[in-house]
Amino acid sequence: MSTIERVDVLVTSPGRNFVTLKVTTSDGVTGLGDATLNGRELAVAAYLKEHIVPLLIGRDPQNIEDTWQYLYRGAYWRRGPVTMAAIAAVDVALWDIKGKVTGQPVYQLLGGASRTGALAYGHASGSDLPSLFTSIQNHLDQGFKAIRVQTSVPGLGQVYGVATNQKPGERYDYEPAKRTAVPTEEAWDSAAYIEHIPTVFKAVREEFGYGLPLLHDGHHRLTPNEAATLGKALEPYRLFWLEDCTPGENQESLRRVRSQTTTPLAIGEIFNTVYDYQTLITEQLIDYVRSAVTHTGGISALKKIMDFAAIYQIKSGFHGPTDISPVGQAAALHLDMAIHNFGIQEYMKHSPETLEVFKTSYTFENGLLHPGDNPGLGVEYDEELANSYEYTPAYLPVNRLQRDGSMHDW
Ligand code: CS2
Ligand code: MG
Repeated sequence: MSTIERVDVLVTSPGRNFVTLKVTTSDGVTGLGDATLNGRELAVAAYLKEHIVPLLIGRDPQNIEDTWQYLYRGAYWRRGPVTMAAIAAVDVALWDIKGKVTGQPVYQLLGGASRTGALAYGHASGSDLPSLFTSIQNHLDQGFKAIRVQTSVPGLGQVYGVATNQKPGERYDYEPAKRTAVPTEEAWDSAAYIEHIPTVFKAVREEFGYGLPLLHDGHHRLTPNEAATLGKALEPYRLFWLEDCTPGENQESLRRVRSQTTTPLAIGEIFNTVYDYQTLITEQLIDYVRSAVTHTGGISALKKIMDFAAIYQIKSGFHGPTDISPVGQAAALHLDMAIHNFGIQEYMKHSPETLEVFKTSYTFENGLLHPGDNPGLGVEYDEELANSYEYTPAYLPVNRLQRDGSMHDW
């Protein structure tokens, strides 16, 4: 019987920090898992190195479910972003190994293909309407069939989601984590934002029509009542979804938003277990599950969440920013291919230097992503090159109210 013989926790920083788990079996088969938690990478690396790796040596790599339960229930201290990212990395690495041993791409092991590809959405942004329109056209030219729209807000400085470089033809840089000793600070004003956003979507619809699926990310910044106000004001512009309209940890607060607007709602990128969704799903307070495989306990756990969500006609909209590594992105794509209740997949293209470290086999054609048919996940990791990129502390910004400096949600 093959056993888990070696487990490496690999930290690299090709432009941004990534944590990757590499599991090697006694037969020499390796599997990769993503353990990247933006701004808290070393916490997950330490959790893996100190408390998970010693427990994996000698285990049967075939037993994915038992290993998941062993790491979840055996820790005693359950849930949380660090714990669930660590468990996710192990889960994904074992699925990668199972695919390689069976000669199957992971999606075939999850039930096979339910679609020809996963509809992707890209991130367009602009500090004003002309630059926003250029960014939208840039993403249409790249083949995107669905686009997220974020803009600056008059009277405020840098806000979430607006690319720092606006040169057409260049890759837009949306990396929010800054390599600074302490987080950078942004200023916010919800009233100015609520006033501005409907005017942006009115202009975008007038310019690009109603056939283009448009998404928007509120990034946790509104109260439930403010979120209801914005959702209602956006109804004429028929968004594909309004994301993170209000902090989702108080799941019941979405009852207020849901009762006031038909704008579709997406929540969950900062959630890490099914319990974070329980009320949102059973009361159909959301339309899309936003989790990433990397932050939610892996392929095994997120598939269970999606099977639960399917009962309530809720679809997937998995998180796919550049702080999910190509390993995590590939894992999401295999799940996207197999589940019935797929909705859409976020796709922020990684930098060329990242894609030199992580050799991927997923493709993006005609607006659809496909994980490829290589055995396992279809991602290889260049350790020598990865080791040449030293970890550098980087933090996500914090957000304060412009009027009085109170801490707010970023
Ligand atoms: C964003 C994320 O893609 C999104 O929807 O909310 O990019 C988020 O800002 C980053 O993952 C934070 O690291
Ligand atoms: Mg988001």
